[in-house]
Amino acid sequence: MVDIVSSSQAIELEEKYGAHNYHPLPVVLARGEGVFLWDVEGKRYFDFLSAYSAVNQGHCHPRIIQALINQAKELTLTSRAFYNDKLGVAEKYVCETFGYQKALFMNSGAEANETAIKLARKWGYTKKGIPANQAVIVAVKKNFHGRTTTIISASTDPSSQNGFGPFMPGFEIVEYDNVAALEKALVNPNVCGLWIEPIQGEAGVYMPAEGYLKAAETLCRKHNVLLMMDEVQTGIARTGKMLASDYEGVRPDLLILGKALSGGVLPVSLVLADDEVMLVIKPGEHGSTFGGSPLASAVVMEALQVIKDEKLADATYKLGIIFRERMNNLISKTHLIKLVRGKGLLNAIIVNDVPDSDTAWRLCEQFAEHGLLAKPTHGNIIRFAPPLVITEDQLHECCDIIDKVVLGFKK
Ligand code: IF1
Repeated sequence: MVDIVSSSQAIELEEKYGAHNYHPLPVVLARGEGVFLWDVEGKRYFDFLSAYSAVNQGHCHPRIIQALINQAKELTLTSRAFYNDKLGVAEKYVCETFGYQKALFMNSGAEANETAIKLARKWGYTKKGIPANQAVIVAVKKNFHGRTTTIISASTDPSSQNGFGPFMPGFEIVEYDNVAALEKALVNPNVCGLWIEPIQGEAGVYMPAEGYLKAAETLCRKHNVLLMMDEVQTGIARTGKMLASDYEGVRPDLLILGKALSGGVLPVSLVLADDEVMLVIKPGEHGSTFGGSPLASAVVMEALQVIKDEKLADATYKLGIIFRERMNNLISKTHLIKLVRGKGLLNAIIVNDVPDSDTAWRLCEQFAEHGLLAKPTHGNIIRFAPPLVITEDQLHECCDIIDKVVLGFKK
């Protein structure tokens, strides 16, 4: 096995042997702890991406790692052909945590969204009386729910979709953050689900107007449509509440979680629903080899307990206000940044340049040189999402780095 002794060596290996499905910043990470990452050469960085909000609890949280190790020594995987002594306990734990009757564990966020699609469709046929194969799921423009061919069938992002057809039928796309568009679309009796994110992460942390989520829930109830809420990125305290839906007191019919559900130590995702929806899928109609493994079950319970014990949602709420105050203070001193937006510690700055400029990318290269890791989403938007365990002093230290780079930036 090759020993990595330099960042360039690691990059060469990936270039030669790996698919080129990403364009990473030229940083090779070797160790993570809390808010910090270290590269192969030992340089330390603040992590301001958190593996796209999968390490909300911080890198290698000791309690989560210990839960992983303890369970890994006992039993990692049985498949669902048999019961195991951890899954039921974890199902009860997440149902009580989020207030639902049933849980279905999968692995990736995409798989949880696929599961929600199957549940909504089957519920549409068996409970709403939609004619066979006529079910429609309403999705919104600039959505991101994963990379499978069914999910990208509802995408409006050419880079997610081009070249991967033919596409799955049964999706209608409407404007996000437009209640009238919802009213019009949900009237169709063949609609079984409305599929949205409470904040659009990949679209650049786009927040809908206050009241949109509540209006969506109300219209779903009115038209007997399931509200399918993708909180894979916004959930698990990232926005300053356990769920972004909590800001408007919205209770999705299908709650879709992933990423930080495991604190980033292994892929675990989850769909929560009540019996009327969840029980439409019968034995043998859905599943996955690793879904609901004893290892995942043990890790999920510890990862969520850490969120609760460390009161990370409240801390995130307060730190988010401080962060946006610092960014608005910076914006008052420069024309390079147009605005900052976000909730809790899911924020983004919009760089004041043409969308296809490389300014955001070059800013991120300089952030990295100054010890802070962030990456642009689309074009001129830079997402800032540190682990929720960051302290107020560390947050100010990171804002000082952002100030220094932005104010010293040469176009
Ligand atoms: C990539 C970002 C993208 C998600 C929401 C489901 C999934 C994701 C709201 C799928 C995954 C990741 C995937 C990764 C980059 C990142 C991402 F928004 F977080 F930045 F792509 F939009 N729902 N988001 O955000 O979960 O199957 O990945 O476990 O694909 O490039 P997954």
